[in-house]
Amino acid sequence: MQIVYSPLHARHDGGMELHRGELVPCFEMPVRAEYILSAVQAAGFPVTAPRAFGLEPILRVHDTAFVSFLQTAFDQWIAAGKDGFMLPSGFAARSMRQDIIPSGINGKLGHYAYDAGTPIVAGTWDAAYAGAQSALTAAALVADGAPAAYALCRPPGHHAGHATYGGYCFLNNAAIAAQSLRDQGRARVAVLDVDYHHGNGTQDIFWERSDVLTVSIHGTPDTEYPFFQGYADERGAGDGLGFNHNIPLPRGTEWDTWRAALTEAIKRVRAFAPDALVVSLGVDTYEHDPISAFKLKESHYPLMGAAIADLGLPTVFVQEGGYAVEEIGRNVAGVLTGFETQGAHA
Ligand code: OKP
Ligand code: ZN
Repeated sequence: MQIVYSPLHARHDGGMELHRGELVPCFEMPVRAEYILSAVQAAGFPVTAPRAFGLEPILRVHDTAFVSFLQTAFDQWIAAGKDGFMLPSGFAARSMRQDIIPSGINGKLGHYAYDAGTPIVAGTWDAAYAGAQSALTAAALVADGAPAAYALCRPPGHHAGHATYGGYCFLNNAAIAAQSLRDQGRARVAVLDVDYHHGNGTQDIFWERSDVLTVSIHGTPDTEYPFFQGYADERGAGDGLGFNHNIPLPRGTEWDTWRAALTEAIKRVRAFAPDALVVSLGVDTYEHDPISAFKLKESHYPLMGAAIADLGLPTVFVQEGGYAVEEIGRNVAGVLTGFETQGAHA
């Protein structure tokens, strides 16, 4: 399968994030993508640059004012005499006004953001936009008949909602890819999110839709980020009722339990009978991930890829999390290799 990669990801280098009450260097750093790129190249996967699809397919899943905010927020920060990285310090929480978007930059940040761990810098838009184009390119390759493609997106995307950002995510690359498959005639698309964290942005975007199934396996929000979403009773609404499935698991979950959850998730995907699959591929389920608490080992990632290949669906992989930087490349390459090996025998 082709690897879609743009070096523009490196323009997003967030600096510091507020993590458990302390300002610490960002876990989501540019070198992550470089480790992944070397590992997939070493594994023999061909690398290609993203094609240009423009803004329109991004606006199919994101709010227009939200997208202009992402494009212009840093200029407004500079105009306010600031520099470096932007973090919000006040939020539109329960009982406060959601219907007003403040004109001042600090209020704007607090309106669109839902955490203080997702800095915006001068190059954030360029990187997020390039990642979205990579996801769109991978979706186009699959729509044109490739059995699978992988978008090496950075920053990640699955926490970005229709008009919200957080969890290191700005544009929801997986949702953008899923929508573009819909727009290229695939009637039913499933999104399977195997990142350690709940894919709350993807859930938000497709919440009321029955044409895109969303299934996420993740650390329970009772103790894990994003804390306020990701429970099993969140099943969608309106037309989308029954088309969202969450499988929360406790801290310390090991492979056998995780694999059983994957079996359950795959059963849900099969029952939906989709025409294509998008995988939100986070490898922060790894035992040595610094911000996560599952116990998957390196040897489990090829098994994960093989299990996903068993679905026999045209598949777009989109990179999400994974913060044990030296190991993420191996683990990502493990999933893709396991997928191709299994696919070859299917
Ligand atoms: C992104 B992905 C809150 C920040 C807490 C956020 C973790 C985001 C993970 N101050 N950390 O799903 O890998
Ligand atoms: Zn994650």
